[in-house]
Amino acid sequence: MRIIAKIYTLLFLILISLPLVAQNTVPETGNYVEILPTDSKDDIIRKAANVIPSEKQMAWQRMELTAFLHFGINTFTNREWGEGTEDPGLFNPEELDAGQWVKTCKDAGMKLIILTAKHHDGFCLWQSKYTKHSVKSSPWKNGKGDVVKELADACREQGMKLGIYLSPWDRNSAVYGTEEYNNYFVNQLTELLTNYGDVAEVWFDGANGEGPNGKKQVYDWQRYYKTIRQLQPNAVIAIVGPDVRWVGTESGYGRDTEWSVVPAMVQDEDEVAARSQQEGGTFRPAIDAMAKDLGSRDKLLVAKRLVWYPSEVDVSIRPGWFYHKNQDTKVKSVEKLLDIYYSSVGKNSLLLMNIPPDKRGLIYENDVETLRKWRKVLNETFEDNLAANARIVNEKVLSVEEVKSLTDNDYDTYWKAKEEMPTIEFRMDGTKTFDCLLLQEKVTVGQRVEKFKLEAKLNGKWELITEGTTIGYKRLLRFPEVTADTVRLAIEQSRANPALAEFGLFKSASINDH
Ligand code: FUL
Repeated sequence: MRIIAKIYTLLFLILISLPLVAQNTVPETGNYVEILPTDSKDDIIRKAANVIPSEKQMAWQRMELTAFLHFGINTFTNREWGEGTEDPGLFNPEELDAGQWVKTCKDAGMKLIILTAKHHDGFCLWQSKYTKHSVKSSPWKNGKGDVVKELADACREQGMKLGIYLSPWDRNSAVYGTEEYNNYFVNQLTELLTNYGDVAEVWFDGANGEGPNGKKQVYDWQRYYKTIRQLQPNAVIAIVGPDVRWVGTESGYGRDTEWSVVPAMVQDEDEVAARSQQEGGTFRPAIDAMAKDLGSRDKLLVAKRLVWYPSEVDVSIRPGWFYHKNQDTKVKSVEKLLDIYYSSVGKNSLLLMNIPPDKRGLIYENDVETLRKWRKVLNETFEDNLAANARIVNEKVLSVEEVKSLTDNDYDTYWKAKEEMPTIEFRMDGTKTFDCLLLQEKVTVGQRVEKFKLEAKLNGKWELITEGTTIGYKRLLRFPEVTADTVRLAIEQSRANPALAEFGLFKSASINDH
């Protein structure tokens, strides 16, 4: 009896102490973590290594390539920024074919299309109940057309995701600059997020100019975010938003060292509390998106909070965001677009490429042809991983099964190293010629690698082929052609034991054969 009583007492004590333990434990993983004043340097690095993407951030990252369609009244006035006074009568894309837009993007490997439902000029591409400054007042389809609907339908038919760009800056709305405008904006968001099926990304730019009455607007971001979370819980909110950050340039080139875990300034304690209570949260990390270094150890050590805030690279296939006839010959070359691919997707970012439809309502022939060739070169380059049948020299580091998971082109299977700085030696099934290295970290474990190098055994001696800092979701490095049968990858610095999903060696396809 006495023993049973003792066991009960012990169980009781364990039970009542559980909440205390839970309260004192800092969550090991999640898409943000608070840094406590008592945290040591090692604690902070460990916390950084365990911040992981939310589910929607992960799904977003895995798309890799997405398209932007800048289309609207500017397409007809040959401008980049309209003033809000344009005559809706000018909007008449007589051959508009959203199916052609989607097919062009799909053939190019893009997984989502973001349409400028409203740009700064305030002209709406859908049948909004809240303004006449829209397709309703245009001759296109006798005022009955709806571009958002046509795109949403075409996306659904062809298995493409839909994204919405809704400019908060509105140079047409008479109520801009007053609280009423926030209602107007939320009403428009509600229309767009209710009437067109699933929306996977909402894209807000930060422009905050003056409205028609000379007033500036105080945007009610929290209300906008709340509306989106309620209506489309799976959508990421990008740029001026909590889920996706702007890489900092519009050139198509990301950073060599690109951390998805970055320190965010603590702006407002209420926001923090609100976020902790809500899955996914609605607070927008305050960062300097254009800074050269966002997430190095130096930055982490002075941080108050670390967040998973991955980078998106937006760039236009042409000089302008909108279509201009005189830019038909200025479509970026296949070579340039390849360079952009390696410098965005290949640098731990997602590429958002703008392809503006023309006045007919079609993507222009030059753009279609360039994208087709670009995709063909990419497909041919990455179809054959030359390391696919490699054996591992040191099986203590990596088993036969684990090495397969690294070269199976399946992001879901991965290898978690038993040490912080492993070196893996691969012996390939024969001599191979390659000029590109692919590495992918399994970021649902954490982004950890800070420094790595690839060497090849040439004439019996190890020679450096290429080296880098961060890997993240995907890292691609190009180098002059190498012919070898044995290579080794050394992780030279890491924040914790790294988890790698993919390792690949490829030979670039030639651009000229396409
Ligand atoms: C910017 C806008 O001002 C440009 O017109 C364009 O839409 C770009 C993607 O975002 O902030």
